[in-house]
Amino acid sequence: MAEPLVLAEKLEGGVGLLRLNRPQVLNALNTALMKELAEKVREMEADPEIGCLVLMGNGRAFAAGADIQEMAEKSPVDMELSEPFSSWDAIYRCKKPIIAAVHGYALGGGLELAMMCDIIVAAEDAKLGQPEIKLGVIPGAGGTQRLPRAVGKAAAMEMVLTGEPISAERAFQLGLVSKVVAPEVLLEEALKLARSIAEKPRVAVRMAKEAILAAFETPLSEGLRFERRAFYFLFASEDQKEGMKAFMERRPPRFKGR
Ligand code: DAK
Repeated sequence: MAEPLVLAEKLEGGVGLLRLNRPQVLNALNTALMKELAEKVREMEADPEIGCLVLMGNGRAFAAGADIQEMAEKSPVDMELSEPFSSWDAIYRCKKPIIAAVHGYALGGGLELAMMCDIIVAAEDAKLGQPEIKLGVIPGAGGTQRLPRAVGKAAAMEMVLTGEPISAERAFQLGLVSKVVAPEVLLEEALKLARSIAEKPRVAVRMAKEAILAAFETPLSEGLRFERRAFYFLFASEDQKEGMKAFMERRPPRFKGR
């Protein structure tokens, strides 16, 4: 039987681990891999035991981009009709937080995939970039939209117009990644972060993610209104009652995710 293109594991502490698994081509993201990734993300999203997902690469990269071989001869009509990229939507639509643990190359669609996740933790050896310009195209999965929102216009322009990657340290200075760690502890650190999120009250985590993402889609006044409604809504959850009661009784809360 062929190796799965995405390895999925359910770990202790409510964490789902997904590993891109085409190491021989630096995890180039072909249609089959992205379809499998989307299916596994949806399964984990529906699994009540999982509170947070971690996505990482296998071998010497996170992902060196969409599969150039597969894409090179496509026509615009081929792409419009077969929608080879439609699976990508499942990643940013996932309602549970996803942490991208990035090592080695995260280029083109690889960086765009990481940016669709909610937090990026990078290994010191990570190289993050949008090299599409060198292929005669531009980023197509959010590189011209999510990248400037994360790092600002000047740095995004430089990265997209030159195609040159940046180091993990530079990505940290720019706010693209939240933490830089030694490559040998990347998984451990990402899992630690994921467990810390997974143990939090699930409904509040969901609302917090939705509210932060709304900040990128709405004017401030609308975002603030959304946040306030979400805040009020959480008073309907059992976990809000438990969280505040536990604080007053000076004991750890026992959250149920409801
Ligand atoms: N696609 C296919 N194969 C790739 C690949 C890629 N993106 N990147 C690497 N590989 C393959 C290489 O061809 C090689 O295979 P063999 O020759 O051994 O069979 C193997 O991986 C190892 O790569 P190298 O031999 O090149 O390794 P090096 O260490 O010398 O170089 C590198 C590593 C990452 C610098 C180099 O491989 C490289 O420049 N790779 C291409 C990076 C790139 O240009 N990425 C952007 C691709 S365009 C969209 C969604 C997504 C996208 C667009 C639209 N929509 C939702 C509409 C995304 C587009 C892209 O990502």
